[in-house]
Amino acid sequence: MVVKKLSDLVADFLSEKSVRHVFAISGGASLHLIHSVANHPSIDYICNHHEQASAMAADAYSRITGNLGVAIATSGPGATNLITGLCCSYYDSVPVLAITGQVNTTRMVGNTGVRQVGFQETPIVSICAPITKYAVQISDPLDILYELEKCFFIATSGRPGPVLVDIPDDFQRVLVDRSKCRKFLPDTDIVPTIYPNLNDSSAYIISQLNISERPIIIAGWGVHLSGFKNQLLEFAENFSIPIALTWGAADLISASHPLFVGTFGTHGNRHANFAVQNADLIISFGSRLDTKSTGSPVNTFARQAKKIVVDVDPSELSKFSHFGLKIDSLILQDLKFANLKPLIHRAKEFSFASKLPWLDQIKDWKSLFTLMDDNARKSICTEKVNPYVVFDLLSQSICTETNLIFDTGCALAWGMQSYLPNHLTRIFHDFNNTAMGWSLPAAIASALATPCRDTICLIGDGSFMMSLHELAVIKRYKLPIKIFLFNNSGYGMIQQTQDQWLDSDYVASSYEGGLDFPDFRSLANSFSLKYAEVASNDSIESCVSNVLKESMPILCNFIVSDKMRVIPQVKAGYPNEDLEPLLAREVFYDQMIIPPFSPDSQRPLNYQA
Ligand SMILES: Cc1ncc(C[n+]2csc(CCOP(=O)(O)OP(=O)(O)O)c2C)c(N)n1
Repeated sequence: MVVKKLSDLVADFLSEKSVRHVFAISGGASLHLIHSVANHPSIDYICNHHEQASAMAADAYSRITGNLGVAIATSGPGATNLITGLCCSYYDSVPVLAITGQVNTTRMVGNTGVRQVGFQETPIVSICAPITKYAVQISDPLDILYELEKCFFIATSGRPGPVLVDIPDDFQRVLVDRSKCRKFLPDTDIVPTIYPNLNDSSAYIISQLNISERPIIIAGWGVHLSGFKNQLLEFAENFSIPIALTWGAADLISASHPLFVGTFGTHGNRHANFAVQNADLIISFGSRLDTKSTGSPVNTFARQAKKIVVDVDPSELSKFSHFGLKIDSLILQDLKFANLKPLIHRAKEFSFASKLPWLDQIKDWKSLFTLMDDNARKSICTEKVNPYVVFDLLSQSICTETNLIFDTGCALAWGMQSYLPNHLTRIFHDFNNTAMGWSLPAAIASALATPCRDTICLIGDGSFMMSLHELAVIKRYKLPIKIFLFNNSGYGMIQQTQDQWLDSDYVASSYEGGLDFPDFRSLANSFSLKYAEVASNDSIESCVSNVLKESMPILCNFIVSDKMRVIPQVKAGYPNEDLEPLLAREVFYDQMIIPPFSPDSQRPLNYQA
């Protein structure tokens, strides 16, 4: 008979699943859990300063390691503080286990109709049900291993995602006989979905590739999640299909690869948007094709292309008809189990001559539009630091294995448009929730999970303010994180929207509009961070090179003009090929292959064609 305290069984379980770091904040209802983790020889616990940061760090830890990320919080405010981070994991399909402490079972609301009985009691399971794949409260101590195994299975199988287990305080300290615990058997407890094999559609895909002159592969985060990258590349290379990337897959292939198109979408590159919009065949793997990818109205997206979408989630596939986007072939497939080999073998039957002008066309767009947009960027950024230059220099300078951890705002868009990935870099962001402040706890997770890789956190001043407290964790463990702060004294991304729709009135997005910021040099000093400041383009190069060599945590403050914007960018309501600054109409018409978006009735207000 093996009798153990229940919270010790939880720690054992995490260790058996190879979890090495747990992100936690203590509280009356989580103490036994945290002590068990602390006493476990193979797990380290990291004390964050906000449960949101614990959830975000767990989220990033999972993205980076491919294993389960774990956060522990106490009941009530501790548990509810996890929510934003759990949303990041839910929308991006990241396996995370949130463990919350709950009040004693004798002090629960039950069906009394009152709001609260136990101190800090809150119904975290029902609150989190819509943003987790599974959320459960332990109602019998003998269920603990069953529920943990079930959580793990659900979090990591099919379309992955976060799960939550809520453990009452009195159960945490109960002694449990492991041999009496209920066992979880996935085969009988969960009926697996049977996915049709991608191969069933191979004849159709081949027939479409045969007649296509302008095919594009769209690759999304699901390709990373399912380890499908190598097969996808082999497929693309054998059929010479260029690859456009969503932000979730921005680092999938090196920029030097001949089939690399780069990132597309409302904040993507102009040449990539021209390529996607003018394609005659789109094969999308592991992307849910959200509105950032399709633009709006959604029926303007690649409107003359045959569209084949391969995704693991039936709901994602069936959503398109609700939004008016016609997809020609919907393929339900978990890419983890996909086999493209039979399709790839058929490349021999193929004639590629007809595809070559298409690859050249994309190259031509790239040189033409990059030059135009670079000039537009320079003309708006006449003082201080041009952030696009920072990303150019980073592209040239990174020569060690590096995780780039992006926050939201312009820094993300600037980086996604202009950072040129190489085989050494991985890019991480909470792409679909894109919560301000995610990148700092995520960078902490990166430095802990992959100490042999460099970690660079790229963050705007507004987002930095939302996670500043986590600098204490960096200080405590001397994590050698390089923080690139893009300091434009406000919310540039919001100001750009205000330029487009609200007469450039920077309410709640500028100093005049109510924001204020600290002196970042003093801030760095108070957290024992090294500090560097760059106020002009001339000093970017030497600073980037010095900061990259740094082995201690460092904050590098890039002073960016508050006039700097994301260039180019699609204004809501315009089709994705027509990005601001709008091209001169004669150039635009000349470059478009398919007819420009025409139905007057669907043309957005003020749209000047
Ligand atoms: C938690 C949260 N609140 C609000 C937003 C909306 N939002 C998106 S970007 C942004 C401004 C970010 O400011 P900063 O980090 O300084 O970047 P900048 O836009 O100036 O480049 C805001 C408020 C958000 N994404 N997340």
